[in-house]
Amino acid sequence: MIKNDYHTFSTVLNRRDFLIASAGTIATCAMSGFPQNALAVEAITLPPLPYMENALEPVITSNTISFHYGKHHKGYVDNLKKFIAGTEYAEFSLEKIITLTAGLPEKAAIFNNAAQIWNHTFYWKSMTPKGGGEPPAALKQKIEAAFGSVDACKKELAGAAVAQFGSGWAWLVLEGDKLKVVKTSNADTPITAGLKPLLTIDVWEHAYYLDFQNRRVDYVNAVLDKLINWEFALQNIG
Ligand code: MN3
Repeated sequence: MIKNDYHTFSTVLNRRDFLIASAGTIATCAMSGFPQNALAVEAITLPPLPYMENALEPVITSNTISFHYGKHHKGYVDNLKKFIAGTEYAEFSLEKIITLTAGLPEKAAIFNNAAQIWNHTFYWKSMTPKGGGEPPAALKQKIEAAFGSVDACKKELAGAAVAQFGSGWAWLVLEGDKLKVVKTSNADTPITAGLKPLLTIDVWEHAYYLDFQNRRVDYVNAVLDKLINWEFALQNIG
């Protein structure tokens, strides 16, 4: 664990843009022997983007990423830290905060910000500059078993993304041993329903409006054709 964090930390140090990154903070805490709860609080930080802000161009511009990551994602982190300061949640991991507050109306502000942090971190990893194309063989086999073909799977994902009314997310998930497409509203995340997310597409307007305006369908299809990270999906199957 610590060895891994050191590795991530040194990678982060090589990227000045992302110097204040969660992995680095965790490694620092681990090295200096902070108590466990301080470690958990520090874990609620903005994780580094897995690529530069302009890496997804021309599909998603650096302008969109700078707002989406630098303002929206960061905003959820800042809000959650404010909301949990001095509460019992300050000692819990992000996943535990999400699980404990899901479905509780009086904890909606904590849940929404925590789930949005999780969803966005997962969304950035669901894309890669050289994405799209053919999934790796092991994943392709599972996709064909569940949907018939890769195209049919992409069509179902695009359909869910476009049909989501208002803000939300389209997901490729594993339910038991079977691949499935689901959509969630606002901050909702499949992890609270016992599903294992493999990929996601953010369909909040802030994800595409600067680049595609109202054409959500064009954004979704471009992500699926050019950016979707099948390797990440395969890793998530484990
Ligand atoms: Mn978003």
